[in-house]
This record gives sequence, C-alpha cells and structure tokens, in this order.
Amino acid sequence: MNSKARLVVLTGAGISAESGLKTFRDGDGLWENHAIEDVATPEGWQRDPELVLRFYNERRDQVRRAKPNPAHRALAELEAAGFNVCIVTQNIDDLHERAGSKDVVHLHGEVLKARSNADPRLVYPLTRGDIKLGDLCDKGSQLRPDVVWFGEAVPAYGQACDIVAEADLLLVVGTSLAVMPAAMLLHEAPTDCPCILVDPNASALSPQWVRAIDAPASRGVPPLVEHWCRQRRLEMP
Ligand code: BV8
Repeated sequence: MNSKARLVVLTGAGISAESGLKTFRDGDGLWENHAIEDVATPEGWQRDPELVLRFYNERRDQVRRAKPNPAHRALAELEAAGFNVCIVTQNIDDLHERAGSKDVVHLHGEVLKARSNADPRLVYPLTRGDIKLGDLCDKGSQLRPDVVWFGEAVPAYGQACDIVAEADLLLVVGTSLAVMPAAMLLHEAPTDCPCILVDPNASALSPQWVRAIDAPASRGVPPLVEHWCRQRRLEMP
C-alpha cells in the first residue's frame, strides 16, 4: 500500500477483546448476563432506566480499566508514520484514541459521553464518574449514555459511507458483521478496493472477495502494519 493510499479500518468488538472487553457474541446472546432488549434498546431504557444506567456504568468502568492492545497501537503507529488512516469503529470504548489514533468515527457512540434524553445535541464528556438517575442536562432532562441502541438510527452512518467510498484499502478487524447497517459498509467501498478481514473466524465470515486472516487482532494487525511500513521505506528515494 503506497503512503498516499487512503486506508479505512472498520473495527468491531473483537479488536478490544484482548484488552479484556467482552465482545457482543461471547456470552451466547447475553451481554454481561443481560438480554439486549433490557439494556441496549429505547424500550429497555423506558422500562428500567436504573438497570440501563447500571449496565453502562459497569461497562464504562471496564473501559477505563482496559488498556489499548498491540492491534490498537499498530493502527496508531501507521497514522503516526504518515499513512492516511481513518478508523470507523462500532465500539463505544476509547481504546483507539488512547492508543494514539486521531481520525476515529464512532458509529455506535461513546460510553465515555453522556447525552440529554430530550435533546441529542446536548452531549457531555464523562471524564470521571458515572450517570445516575437524576443527573440532568441543561434543559432539565435525564442524562443517558451517548450510544446508539438497537432500534435507534445510526447518525454517523452517512459519514461512514462517504469515508469508505473513498478507501483505497479496507481493513476490517474483529467484527461478526452481524449488526446492521454497520456490516453494509463493506459494500460501500469502491469495486477495485482490496479488503482484508482480521478475525479468528475470518474465513467463515468473509465474502469471496475479502482476504481472510484467521487470527486474533493483536497477532493479525501488527504484521500487516510492519509490512506496509517496510514497503514505504523501500519506496523512499
Ligand atoms: C437501526 C452500542 C434503524 C450499544 C451497538 C434483523 C436482521 C438484521 C438487522 C436487524 C434485525 N432486527 C433488527 C435489526 C437492526 C439492528 C441489528 O443489526 N440487529 C442485529 C443484532 C441483528 N440494528 C439496529 O437496530 C441499528 N439501528 O437499524 O436503525 C432505524 C432507522 C431509522 C430510524 C430508526 C431506526 C443500530 C445498531 C447499533 C446497536 N448498538 N452498540 C452498546 O455497545 O452498548 S452494536 C454493538 O454490537 C456494539 O457496538 C458491537 O460493536 C456490536 C457487535 O458487533 P461486533 O462488533 O461485530 O461484535 P460481535 O461480538 O458481534 O463480534 C465480535 C467479533 O470479534 C467476532 O467475529 C469474533 O470472532 C471476533 N473476535 C473475538 N476475539 C477476537 C476477535 N477478533 C479479533 N481479535 C480477537 N481477539
């Protein structure tokens, strides 16, 4: 990949698995022992906001304790080496940013931000602490996690489509491609754009035209980055 090429990286829960954050599919459809509809839908929020706040407070605590792993770091090194890298992540953690990646789009929101239940434009960084029932926005409405629940529209999806449509190379890491519309992004890439999938189940998950690398992220991503950086050094005048 030449250094002018635009590398777009689509990541899912799998890239954070080796940082100790559970993937969505690890727990046979349960998520930290909760049914999705109870903790990650607007209906669940209406039914039991305290349960939902507890669920996200626990996950936020895990994210704060987690550390970026070699896959997050390798992607940040590629950007630091001068490659044109944009990460579109389904994850709500901040491990890409903490590894040093600058250009990150969160399709499904960020667990380290809170937003107004009444006005989604009111977003508040949660540098410390959690969200409790009674924590209100400037308009007096309850704060909720700034994440996209199942059944909610994905506001950043159009932006993500535009980014992928400009890719010269698409790298997909650690996603089961089960969640829509995120999984459709694969089909937004230009027809001549090579696509690589790094995942322990890559061969089973990959469409024909995708190069599958059956490996965990921290084993599959760093060698790709080393190869691209070596290629670039050879290209240097
Ligand atoms: C919408 C934020 C419309 C919250 C998340 C039936 C069929 C198809 C679609 C649907 C359907 N019924 C409903 C839908 C739509 C629904 C959907 O896709 N449901 C799925 C479950 C079928 N989608 C939606 O509701 C979306 N909205 O459609 O809106 C609309 C339009 C207009 C107006 C109103 C509505 C919104 C979806 C967003 C949901 N929010 N996250 C939170 O995180 O708490 S999604 C959530 O799931 C996470 O973001 C997570 O990233 C994602 C799961 O996907 P993956 O990242 O792929 O993770 P997964 O666990 O599945 O896979 C992990 C992978 O890692 C595996 O492949 C594994 O092999 C691999 N792995 C494991 N270890 C490693 C590894 N890889 C590398 N290294 C390792 N070490």
